[in-house]
Amino acid sequence: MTTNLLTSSQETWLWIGTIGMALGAVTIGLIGRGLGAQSHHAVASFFVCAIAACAYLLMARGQGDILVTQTEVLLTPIGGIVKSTDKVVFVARYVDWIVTTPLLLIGLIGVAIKQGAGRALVGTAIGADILMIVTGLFGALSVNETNKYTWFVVSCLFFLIVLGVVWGPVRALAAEAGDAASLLYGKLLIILTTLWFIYPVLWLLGSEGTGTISLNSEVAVFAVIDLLAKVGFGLVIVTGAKKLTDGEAVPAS
Ligand code: RET
Repeated sequence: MTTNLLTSSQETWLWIGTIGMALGAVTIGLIGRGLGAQSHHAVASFFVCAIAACAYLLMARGQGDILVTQTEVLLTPIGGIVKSTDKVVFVARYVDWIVTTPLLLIGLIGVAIKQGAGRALVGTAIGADILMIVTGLFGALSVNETNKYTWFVVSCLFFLIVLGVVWGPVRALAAEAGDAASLLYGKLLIILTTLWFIYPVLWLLGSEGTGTISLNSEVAVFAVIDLLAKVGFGLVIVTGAKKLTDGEAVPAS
C-alpha cells in the first residue's frame, strides 16, 4: 500500500512543473528543428526538459518522494523514551538533477568550445557536478544534524569546483571562440550562476535543512526555479544558437 504524502498545493505546483517542462521540451524541439547546422545546440536542452517532465509527473503522482524516519531511544531516569523524527525527501528531484545538471553544463560548455578542445574541462565539470548532487542527496537523507551539514558542505565544495571550471578555463575558451559565442556564453553563464545559487539556499531553508520555510513554499519555489533553469535556459541557448556559425563553436562531443 502507498500513502500520498502530498498536500494539494504541492500537487498543483508539481503539475505546473510537469506541464511547463513538457511544453518547454516541445518548444525547444521545434525551435531546434529550424536551426539547421546549429540544431545540435537544442539536443541537450530538449532532453533536460523531457527528463524533468517525467520527474515532475512522478512527483505529482506521489511516486517521487519517500518518508525518512529516524528512531532514537533516549535513556532517562524514568526509563527509555522512544523519539521518532520523520521527513519527506523528494528523491525524484535528485535523480532528475543527476542527469539534467550535466546536460545543462554540456549545453553551456558546448557554446564555448571547439570540437575536441576542452574535453578534460567537460569531464571535470560533469564529475564535480554529479558529486555535488549525490552528496546533496546524502545530506537530504540524513536526519542527524552533523551528517546533514557535513554533506551540505561537501556538496558546496563540488559546486565551487563546477563554478571554477565554467568561470575560469571554459570562459577563456569562449573568449577565443568568436564574438557571438563569447557573448552568448557570458549571458548563459550569468543566468546559470544566478539560478544555481538559489538551490543550496532553498535546500538550507527548506525541509532538507533548517525547515525555516514550509514544504509547500519549497515545492512551489523549486518548481519556478527549475522551469527557469531548464526551459528558460534552454530557450536562451536555442534562440542564441542561430547567431553562431559552425566555424565558431561546436558541441563538446
Ligand atoms: C544541493 C545540496 C546542497 C548543496 C548544493 C546543492 C546544489 C544544487 C544545485 C542544483 C541545480 C539544479 C538544477 C536543476 C535544473 O533544473 C544539491 C541543493 C550546492 C546547484 C539547475
